[in-house]
Amino acid sequence: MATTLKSLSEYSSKNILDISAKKFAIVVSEWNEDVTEALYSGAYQTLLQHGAKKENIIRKNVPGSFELSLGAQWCAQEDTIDAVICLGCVIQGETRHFDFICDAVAQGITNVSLKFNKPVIFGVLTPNTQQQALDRAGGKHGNKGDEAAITAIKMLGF
Ligand code: DLZ
Repeated sequence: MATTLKSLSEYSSKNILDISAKKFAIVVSEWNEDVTEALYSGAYQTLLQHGAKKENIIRKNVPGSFELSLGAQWCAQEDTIDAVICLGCVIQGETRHFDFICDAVAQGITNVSLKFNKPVIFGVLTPNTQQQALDRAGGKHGNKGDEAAITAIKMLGF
């Protein structure tokens, strides 16, 4: 079915789940940190704008996107955490490293979500260039960190 949905950044806070008592973990990859810090800022601010409390948002860093899955698992296994948001940026290089990391983190995050039966959001950019990444981390294509946070909220309201 065709859809006009291109972005979740404009999601309205009206008529959505009350998340004031929900607890979020945001797992942030340190690789390409200029991009991932912008993604984090977007996700964090979006959660606050939609009613989350500062004390209910915890942040954990991991060295690279490959480690997001395990970081997410350590967070998701905590009963008090309602949703986990994973943020990373893997930039296409000249070797197949890109493919291995992207495949592993996509599968790993999916596995954690299904294993712990809670939203674990894939907020990982996979651009060809750093400029494409910056365009999606607060640039001309919005902020995919915002969208990852919105996705978590929507899934909690499923
Ligand atoms: C090694 C590596 C490379 C080449 N590129 C990226 C990248 O673009 N983005 C990213 O998040 N991480 C990268 N890494 C690091 C891996 O994710 C991982 O941290 C290492 O392979 C160690 O497991």
